[in-house]
Amino acid sequence: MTADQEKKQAALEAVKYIKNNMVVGLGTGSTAKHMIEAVGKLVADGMNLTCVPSSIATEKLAKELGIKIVALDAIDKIDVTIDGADEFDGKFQLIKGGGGALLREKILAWNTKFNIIIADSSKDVNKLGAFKLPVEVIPFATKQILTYLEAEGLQPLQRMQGDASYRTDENNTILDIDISGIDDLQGLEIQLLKVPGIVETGLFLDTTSLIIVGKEGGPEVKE
Ligand code: ABF
Repeated sequence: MTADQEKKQAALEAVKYIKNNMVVGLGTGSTAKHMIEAVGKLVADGMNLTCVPSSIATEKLAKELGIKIVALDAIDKIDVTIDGADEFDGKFQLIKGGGGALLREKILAWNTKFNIIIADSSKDVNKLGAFKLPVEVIPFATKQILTYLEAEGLQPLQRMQGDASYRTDENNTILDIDISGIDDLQGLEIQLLKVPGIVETGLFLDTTSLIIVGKEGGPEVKE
């Protein structure tokens, strides 16, 4: 199976958790795209859904598919959010944000009763960190934060003009940092979020309810 086939398989399994009249959070990325297309079919077949997008790109795709979109502040709680990830480990800790949508994705996840992550098998890792951790930063503070992160040995790289998600939907910058040598991810999260100007990190440490991985022979559902 190709990675894209695994992504689609996981997405189709995940949408089985969507029931009529639910409020659904829509993730961002190529895996989430398969899910959104499947949600479009549910809506076309008559399911009543209210959906909250995690990015401008997702909002655009959803609207093209006839999916009813509302802003997060128009609802009380999201029933199910389905989203992708860049890496996940055995403790359901994730790295997200490769696509630059980590802030709104993390806000959706926080405001969701049941978070489902969908992924191809390459995202399943023993230890997070082969994928650099995205950190969203206010442009005003970027240079000082780069200096701080370099001093901490995190080898920050700023996404530059021309890079995907050079600017986030909130018009912030993203620094990608090397956390491969770090075991205490909770401690890292606390350390980073204390830095004025760091808005959010792509560490999702305790928000995930279910992970569905596309695999040869059928999707693996991790609970
Ligand atoms: C998104 O899914 C991001 O958080 C993450 O970077 C991305 C994974 O990308 P893809 O599904 O295209 O592999 O939610």
